[in-house]
Amino acid sequence: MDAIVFEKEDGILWAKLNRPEALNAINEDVVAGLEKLVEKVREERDVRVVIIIGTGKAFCAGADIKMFLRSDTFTAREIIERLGKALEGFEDLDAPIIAAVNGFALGGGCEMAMACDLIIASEKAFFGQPEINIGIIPGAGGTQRLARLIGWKKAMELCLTGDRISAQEAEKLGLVNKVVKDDELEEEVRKIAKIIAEKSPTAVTLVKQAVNRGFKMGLKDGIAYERDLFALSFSSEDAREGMTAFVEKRKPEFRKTR
Ligand code: DAK
Repeated sequence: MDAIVFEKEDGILWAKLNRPEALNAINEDVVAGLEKLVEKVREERDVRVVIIIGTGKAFCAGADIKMFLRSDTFTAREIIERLGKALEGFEDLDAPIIAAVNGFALGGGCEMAMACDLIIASEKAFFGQPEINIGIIPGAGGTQRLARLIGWKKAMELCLTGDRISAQEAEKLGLVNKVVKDDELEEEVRKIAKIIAEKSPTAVTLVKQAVNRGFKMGLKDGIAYERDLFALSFSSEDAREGMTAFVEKRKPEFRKTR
């Protein structure tokens, strides 16, 4: 069985982490699956939105600690560097990625969720950076993205104590977009993905770029960047169609592929 199973459904690509016996911990096969995901989205232009979800009781319990113990330093480093690159690749993809967090999202699992564009969580999910409990520190954004998302001190607390927070607390802190009932997670995420998939693919990509890249700039540069991307969106066929459809009081027919 593949460590990540892909299913395409009307422009939505579901990527299911499929190592439930190890709480979907990230081993070399999962890393290869994440690399395949990035490659697939780059190549398959009909993929409009990606959803990553775990099978079983976890989204992902982080890097595979048993693999760490078995590997020599160089092998572990190579695998973990590939993981870091794959997660960074999420941000540069044209299509948005939604993390559907069905359970534990710990360590590299929490980092994977944070590398996605939206996080929708089951009421049963937990988030945390427990690396400190095994004598290491986060290595794929746990100290960086987390601090930007939930604030400096709270991120410091979670990384120093290794404590887990509930989905509800994660939502209050701004780590999670929405918490939903456990048995409604897939349906709720599908609904959000469909809403996005109906928009202009050009506009969706430009929003993703403006928010993600602009977030790393100062406000003045970010606004200048946004203005440039606005001009690009304005010159697209979809912009013509969207504005014409508004005036003609009909539903716009945007391009179906990116
Ligand atoms: N690795 C390997 N196996 C794991 C695992 C993990 N992270 N988490 C769980 N498992 C396995 C357990 O060993 C167990 O398998 P058996 O021993 O029964 O064969 C099975 O999954 C079920 O787990 P439990 O029996 O422990 O289940 P519980 O419900 O009792 O507890 C738990 C669930 C999630 C609280 C617990 O399993 C747990 O604490 N897991 C470890 C979580 C953790 O410490 N995660 C952080 C790992 S370090 C980097 C990128 C990324 C990283 C570093 C660098 N760079 C780009 C530089 C990431 C590092 C990490 O994530």
